[in-house]
This record gives sequence, structure tokens and C-alpha cells, in this order.
Amino acid sequence: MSISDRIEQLRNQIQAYDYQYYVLDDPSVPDAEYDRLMRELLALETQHPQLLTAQSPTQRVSGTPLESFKQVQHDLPMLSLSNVFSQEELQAFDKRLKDRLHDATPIVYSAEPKLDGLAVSLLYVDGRLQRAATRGDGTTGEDITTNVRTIRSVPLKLLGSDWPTRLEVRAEVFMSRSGFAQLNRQARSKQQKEFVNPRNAAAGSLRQLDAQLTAQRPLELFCYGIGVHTGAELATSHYAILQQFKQWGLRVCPLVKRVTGVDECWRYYQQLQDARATLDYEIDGVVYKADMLSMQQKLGFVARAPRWATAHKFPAQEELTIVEKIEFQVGRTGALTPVAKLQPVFVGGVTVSNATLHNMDEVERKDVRIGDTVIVRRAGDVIPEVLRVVMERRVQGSERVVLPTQCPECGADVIRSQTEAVARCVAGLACPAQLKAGLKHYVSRSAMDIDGLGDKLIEQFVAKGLVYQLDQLYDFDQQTLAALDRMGAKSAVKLLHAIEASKATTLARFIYALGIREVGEATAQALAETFTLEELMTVDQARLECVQDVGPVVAQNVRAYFSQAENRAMIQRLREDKGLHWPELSRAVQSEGRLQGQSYVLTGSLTSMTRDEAKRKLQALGAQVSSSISKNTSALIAGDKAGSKLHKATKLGVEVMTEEMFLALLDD
Ligand code: I6G
Repeated sequence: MSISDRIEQLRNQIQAYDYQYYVLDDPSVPDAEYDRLMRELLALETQHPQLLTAQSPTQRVSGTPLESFKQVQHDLPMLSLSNVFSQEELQAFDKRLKDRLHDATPIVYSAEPKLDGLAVSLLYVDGRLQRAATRGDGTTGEDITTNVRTIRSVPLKLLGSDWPTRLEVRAEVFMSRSGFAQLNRQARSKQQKEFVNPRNAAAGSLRQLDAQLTAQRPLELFCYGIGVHTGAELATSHYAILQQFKQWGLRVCPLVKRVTGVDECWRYYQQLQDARATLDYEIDGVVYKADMLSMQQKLGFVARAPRWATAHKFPAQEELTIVEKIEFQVGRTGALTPVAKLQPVFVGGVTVSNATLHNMDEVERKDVRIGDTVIVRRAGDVIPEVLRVVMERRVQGSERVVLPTQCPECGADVIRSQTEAVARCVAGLACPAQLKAGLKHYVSRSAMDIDGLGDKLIEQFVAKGLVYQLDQLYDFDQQTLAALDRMGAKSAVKLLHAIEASKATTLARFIYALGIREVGEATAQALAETFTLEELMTVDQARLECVQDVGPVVAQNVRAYFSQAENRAMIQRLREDKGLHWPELSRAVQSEGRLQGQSYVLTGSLTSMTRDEAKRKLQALGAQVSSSISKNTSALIAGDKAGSKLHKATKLGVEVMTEEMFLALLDD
């Protein structure tokens, strides 16, 4: 093969890998292989500079910083979108369209998330990225080509050949939440200023005169529309054009959906609102577009916005308000959480008057004082939090927050350890706040699941001194229960039945119910799959750390819990006196297995057995099988069509096993 053929082959291969990794989010080779190809290409291009082209994947980052950005006139203006804020306004929008079209048939819309990023225009000429520009004022933007070339999900060359020879793509550039968090972690560790939110971080990154800096920022993009296009026929609907985009290697948001009529629009909006907090990027609403281009043409434009599209905005998630005072709440583990008491403000769809500040480190880092004007955020069902202080509005006499030296609930000492950010009340279950929280946790659905034992009853138990240890929950009689507020003879009998029924449980639930610090449901499950309760009570730290998701801190917490004589005594009372029981699983095979201490994750489909069979075979050899990858995973066993787990394993440097390697491991 000639040098130029090899160079071409390497470029195509790397472009295909970039497409799989950055556009489809589905990498197909380990990073090491990718790096090898890139190094080979770089070496060949250095030896043969006459073969270099601007579209080579080695040429994403240009060398010299710019003096300033050139201005760009958009051939077709980049318009804005009208907004709707309610179901009624959405209905009115839909009705306006139908009236204008003189057609009452339900309209097919293409619906997609409205990203909280920056609109850009990408101009491809003969399939090559020629220019990228900001929206600017819609008519004139700035030339940010060198910066946009560094975004790996932007193809420098389109795939296929059926694209218009001149094609302007409209897209939204954004920074993922995880990318943003990592960028701020880096900034913190270098004691640099942090970015306020992903949008500001994306905007700041895109407007760097030195593209080398932009290249280091985790920018991404989704393509959502089309500007000028000549030289080829496009599909006849917006949705179909987005499918064409994908074939040309352009990244499109995977949540785009065709919906028919205003009810389906509304359903899509609600579904997206529910999913919002789980997305790795910030969105502030939904964009609906009449899907058929012929319909768009009939509807035309009003002022500077298309009539055929609108943005349905979510309620604002951030608002300004004032901190009136700061109180400390005592949690289940005794941790004191500073809570800002706020002037009530409507945010994220509800009125908020409390916002968590997490811990004193955070209060100090954010420098929140009583009297300050702050930005509060309420996203989805997440507890509202104080994002930051608006320093320009700080008034004289704003008051610093002081950590109390005594517990506000019980007066015991508060200790702030050197290693943890949290301060704790030392009283344990002698503190009524910790006792109430511990009881609520113990009876909760994922723990002992005692139906009918709600917060109000627990508060009475504690206030009246009826319960000061978990096992006393099993000592009630009908008369005592029936005499409590909101209780009668019937509900007392029902509750006694529920308490009795909860005694037949599982070990995982019981471990979780104990409320050991940082032992959540998944960890309790993993512990129960590995040890009997007797083993767990005595097992050493090192063996604990072999369990999936158990690190040194959790292991230490488990040890600390069981090393307390009163905890061991209470467990004994619960089992022997009160009769709690669970099926004992045989772990004889596991504890002797050759893969003892190893943990595996299965993904994709295997040809020689089902994933369940594979799981059982691994467990029979003593291995743990988990559903999520962490840096402690021994290997990912990847069958056909492995997706995001393969991506994550590659990122974390976890070994990836093919089915053949897995079979060899079983045979070993
Ligand atoms: O600013 C925008 C963001 C997203 C848009 C847009 C969009 O579609 C998902 N669509 C249009 C038609 C316009 N602005 C003008």
C-alpha cells in the first residue's frame, strides 16, 4: 500500500472511531488502539507534510491564538423562537397553526429537548467543514471555526456523499454536567476560579482566542436544523432531515421524537420534565416544530421567529431570594446540616423557603451569610440548594454562620472531625433527632417495610419516651398503640400485624435497616450476598473491601458499627427475643471459589449462554457479579452489541473480556 493510501486509510478509520465514540456514544475499540492509529498518522504526516490536509483528524487543534474573532454575515438569519409557558399557551399555539392552515387535522410535530447551550452555524462545502460561527445578533456572528474544529463530535468531513454541496447546519454547543463537574474539580485543585454553570463554561470555552484551550474543554454538540443548502435534495420533513444528519455523521439528540397533536406534545413535555434530572446535559424546555417542510413553508415567519415552531419552557429552576436565618438539622447519623431559611420564592414550580447548604465547608466556601441575597436552585425533586451569593447585593451587617458547639436537638457536644466535612452530634440514639431519623429509616419500605408506621407515630413514640432502641418497636401492645393520637383499636391491630409480618425479612433488608453509615441498599445487598450476619459481625476490613462497591470508608463504618457492644446486643435481642429471621443462603461454594474476591460485569449478548447463566457460573466460582462498572471491577465481559458499559470500562481502564476470553476463564 502506498503511503498516501495508508494515510487515507488511517484517517477514515480514526474518523469512524470518532463517530462511534463521540456521535453514537458507543466506542468500538480501546483507547490504546485509537492512540496507536493516531500516532502512526501523525508520524506519517510529519514525514510527508505535502500529504497534510485540513480535514485530517490530527488537525483539529490549530497552533497560533487569534488576535480577535472575524465577523460573519449569516446567509440566512439565525432566528429566535417564540415561547409558551403553559398547557393553555401550547394549545393556543397549536390552534393558531391549524387556523392559519385552514385544516383541523392534528399536526405532526417533531419534538426535542431545548438545550441550555449556545447556537452555532456549521457550514459544510463539498462535505468539508469550512466555517463555524456563533449566532451573534442573528444576522452577524463571529467566526469560531478554529474552536469548533476542536469539538470531537463535529465531523471535519461528512460521511457518505448524498449531502448538499453547500450545507449549513444549525446546532447547539453545550457542556455536559459531568464534563462541567470535572472541569470545576480541576479548577478547584489548581485553586482557579470555578465556572458558575455548564452554559457559562461552554460559552467561555467557545470564545477562547486560543483554540488549544478550547480543545481542553469537554464541549459537545447536537445538530437541530438546517440553514442554506444547495446541490442536493433534502428529505421533506424536519424529522427525516435529522435522520439524514445522522447518516452524514452529524450528532443529533437521541430524544427527538415525532408526536401528533397537542396532547402528545404535552405528554412529551411531561416525560422530558421527569427525565430532566437524569440527563447529563441541561435543558430548559421542549422545542416543537411542525414536521412537514411544506407546512413550515405555508406558515412562514413572524418578526424574527418561525411561526411553525415554539419553545415550551420549563418553570425556572433558579431564583433570587434572601437568607433570613440559618438553622442546623440533625440527621440519622448525627450529621448537622446547615439549612438556609429563605424568604419564600417560587422556583422549579413550587414555593421554596428552605434550602440545604450540605455542610460547613460548603457554607464557608460559598461564604453564605444571614441577610445575603442568594441564587436558589430547585431541579426536579431534588432538595433545593443555595447555589451562590450575589456578592454585589451583600448588605452591611450580613452575619456569618457559626457552627454550634452543642447539638440544637439534645445539647450534646458537636464534633467536627479533621477528615470529614461534616460536624456530628456525639449522642447517637440518645439524641431524639437521631433516634427519630433512625426509626424512620428502619421501618421504611426498602428496609423493614413496616406498613402504617409513619413519621407522625414515630414522633409520638420518641416524644413520649416509648421507644429509645430499635428493638422496642416490637414491644407494643394494642392498648398502648390505640391510645396514641390518630390511632384507634382497628389501626392498632393492623399495625401490630404489620410489625409481626416484618419479622420475616431478608438479610439485605436487615443490614440496610440498621442504618450503618454509607451502607445503602446496593451495598447491603452485596454484603448479604457475601456473608452471613455472624460473618459480617466479625469479618475483617480487608475481606470487607473485596465486596463490590465497598471501599475503605464503608468497610471502616461496618467494622465500627459491629464493634460497639450495644449494637451487637441489640441485634441479638432482635433475633433471639423478637424473632427476626431470614433465609440463610448457602455460601459454601462461593467462599471456596477460585474467583473469590473478583468482581465482574456482564454486558451485551453472549452466543454460548444467556447472561443469567454466565452470572451463575461466575458466582459458582466465588466471583461477585455486579450491574455497574467501577474502578474496582476486575473485568467487563462484553458480548455482542455492548454499549455504554464498554465505553465506561474503557474510560476507567477496566479490563474488557471477549466471550472467548470469558469461556477460557471458566475453563481455566
Ligand atoms: O435556538 C434554538 C434551539 C433549538 C432554535 C431551534 C432549536 O431546535 C431544537 N430551532 C429553531 C427553528 C430556532 N432556534 C430558530
